[in-house]
Amino acid sequence: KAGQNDTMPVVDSEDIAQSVVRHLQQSLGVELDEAGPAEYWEALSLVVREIDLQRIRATRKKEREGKARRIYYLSLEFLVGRLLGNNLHNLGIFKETEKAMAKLGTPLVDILENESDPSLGNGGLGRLAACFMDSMTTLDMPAMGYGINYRFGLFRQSFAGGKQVETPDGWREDSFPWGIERAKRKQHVKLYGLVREHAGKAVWEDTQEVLGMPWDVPVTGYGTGTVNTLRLWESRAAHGFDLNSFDAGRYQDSRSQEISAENISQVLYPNDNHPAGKELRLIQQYFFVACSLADLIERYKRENSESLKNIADKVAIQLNDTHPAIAVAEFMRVLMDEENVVFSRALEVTREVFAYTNHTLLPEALEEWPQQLITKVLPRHMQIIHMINYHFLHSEVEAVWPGDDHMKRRLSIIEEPDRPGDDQMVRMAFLSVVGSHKVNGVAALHSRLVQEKLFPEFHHMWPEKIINVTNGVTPRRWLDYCNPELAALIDETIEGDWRKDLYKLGAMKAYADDPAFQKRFAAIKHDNKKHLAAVIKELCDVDVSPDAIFDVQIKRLHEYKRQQMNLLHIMALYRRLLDNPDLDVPPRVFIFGAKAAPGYKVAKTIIHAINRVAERVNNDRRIKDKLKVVFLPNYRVSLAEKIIPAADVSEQISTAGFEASGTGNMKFALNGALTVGTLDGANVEIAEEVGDDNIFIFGLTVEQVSELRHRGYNPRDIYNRSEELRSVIDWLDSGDLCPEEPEAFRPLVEALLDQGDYFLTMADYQAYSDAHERIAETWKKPELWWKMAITNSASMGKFSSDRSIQDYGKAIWNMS
Ligand code: 26Q
Repeated sequence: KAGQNDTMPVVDSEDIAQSVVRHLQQSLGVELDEAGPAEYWEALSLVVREIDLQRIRATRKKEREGKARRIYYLSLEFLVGRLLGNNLHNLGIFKETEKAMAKLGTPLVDILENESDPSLGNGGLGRLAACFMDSMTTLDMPAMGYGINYRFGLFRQSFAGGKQVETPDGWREDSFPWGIERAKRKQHVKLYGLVREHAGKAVWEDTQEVLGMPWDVPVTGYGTGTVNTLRLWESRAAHGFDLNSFDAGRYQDSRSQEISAENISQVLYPNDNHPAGKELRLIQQYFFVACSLADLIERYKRENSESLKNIADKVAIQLNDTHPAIAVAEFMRVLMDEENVVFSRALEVTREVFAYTNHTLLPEALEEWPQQLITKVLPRHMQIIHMINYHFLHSEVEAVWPGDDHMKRRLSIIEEPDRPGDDQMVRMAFLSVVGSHKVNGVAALHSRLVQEKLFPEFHHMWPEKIINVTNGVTPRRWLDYCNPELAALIDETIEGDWRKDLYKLGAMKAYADDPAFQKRFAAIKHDNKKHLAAVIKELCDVDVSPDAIFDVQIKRLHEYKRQQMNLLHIMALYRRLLDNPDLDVPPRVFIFGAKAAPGYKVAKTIIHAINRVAERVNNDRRIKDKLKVVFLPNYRVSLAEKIIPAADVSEQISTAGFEASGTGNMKFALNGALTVGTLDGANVEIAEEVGDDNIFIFGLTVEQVSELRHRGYNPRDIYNRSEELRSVIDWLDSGDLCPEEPEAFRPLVEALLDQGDYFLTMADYQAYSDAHERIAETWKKPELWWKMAITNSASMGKFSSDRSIQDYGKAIWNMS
């Protein structure tokens, strides 16, 4: 296979089979004839882990000797996906392992299905962190990810009567051979307490202590010997029983302290693009930040000098959104209180080290914490935030807008309350901007809006600070691993290894018109659709035909992503078919996958409504299988890997100006799906790359959205004017789809009609419906369809996360 080189382990199927048997017997205590796919999965994982660990040691040794700056990626979420298959691919031993397992009598594909999907993230932001780890390693960068080893990741989703039901996902309960406890590197973290002055020095005392235990997960790269580390912290009680209080009265107390310490890493907050202002969340953030900074500072001291004054030469820290923003104050605290660096120098060093990535423009998603809460949990950090703010306002803002108190109030890290007596809020985004040397958005349009709309004053003060780094996805997982047939066809067709340089796919454009190539490309898609149809049958018990258009919307459920617009259109299609069952339209399957935050009422209502419409449509024989609707439960990385290679149409239909980038959009196009999308996020750049003829763009632009909002917009006018919209919304509201709870869909109808339709679903509906007409017309011309699909795949070079990471290296981490 292309890309195999001398850094690959020299192992053949015989070696692998032997090692698997050895681990079965000696690590797991299982005889060969007792082993099923689950035992094989564990044994094989241990084989790969052995290779990983050996390479981790070699990588660390090389890095200790090297002069390079280390990159630390701080993120509350890493959605890494299943690791065994991906590691086999990256290590270049997938094919040999297939042979080995065939010899042992259990197909590798069945073995891989036994891995539970580590659910350590919500959605795009967490998955991006995982793609970046893959790319940094593939590019041989000295990099480490820091996060939390949640006991319960994102909840498992099922449906009851069409409604979402959440259950805890104890993803590592059975076994997780990839994580290795590193007790030698444990850390102690302080919380609460108060600050006293001793001889002019601030001392943080009377604190409670928590222990942080690191779990290391190896990160393999493709075509390289480098293996990096993802270090995930688990909280533990710092002391066992406090023996002095081991009497009748205080026994309970000492126990309950222990439980609360361990609570910190128990569960991932299931909110996406909407912060939960909970004390435990703040403690989670600080806990993992404090552990990570202490750990990287220890490493710096081991490898360099005792003094931290040149630490910026060797350390770069990237903040994945504001979730780890308290790191700015913690780093300052260590420099000032533990290393005796003066404030002004400490701030300089901090700024050289830190950079911050913004992932959202949604006003309600910008994190703020009550000053009182920070003061209670982290009293010293609140003081330091005040010091940073004072310096920022009175020397830096003052220099640009002398005497302008209004501007100082606007830019203050600590927000003035709207009403006197209300709590003052700490703006974590402002703290991140002030504490960093670079701030980046995640797609060109988004970054422009960060400069112009979110942080215009910062952009004026520091015109070089806010930049763009467009997101990307790893072509290893999102093409090679999830779509091996297409990967093989590409290998046969073009020169060089696109896995390491995705721009090489451009050579495939020459074949977009070629009937023989089109035929093979289409056959692979058809095959992938057959596989997905089997998954749909198993999970939803619905029969779908691989000859239909597979139209897919998979992403978190959020009003701004507008699954409700997709639903309204499906309802309209159904009614059109009922009016005229002989309508000449291609058969279509609409496929959804989405989790809603458990507390997000309208999002849950949308899921319920889609499921109810699906049930009605799928059981109506009058429409002759021209329309099917399925909602796959428990959408997650491992399901995405099965859905994306089988998609014909990719729904990227957010209200312009709200989706920062999107990354699913890139994965779909890479696998030859055509996008129906708004000019939002990275869709804009995808359209640039594929050309306007190869994408279905529709709807209001960012400028038109704000213009319409300004003019004043009444969704009722559209409702009154459109017979089609009226009929489907009235149907939703009639109780017909949910007779046992006739008001069930009211919250959705109210959002659309009575509460101003904030996300402009009604305003964009007709353009969306027209775009789907164009899709149906294009499907009727297969040579045109497949030319477009091939062109899409061939044009995705820019959207490799390798390119993103190279951009970070040049523009932010000074890697030259
Ligand atoms: C914050 C505080 C408390 C609890 C939860 C949160 C929280 C958690 C997750 C806030 C936001 C998120 C996730 C945001 C996210 O996934 N954003 C997406 O990031 C992608 C990668 O850049 C983009 O492609 C998407 O456009 C963006 O929505």
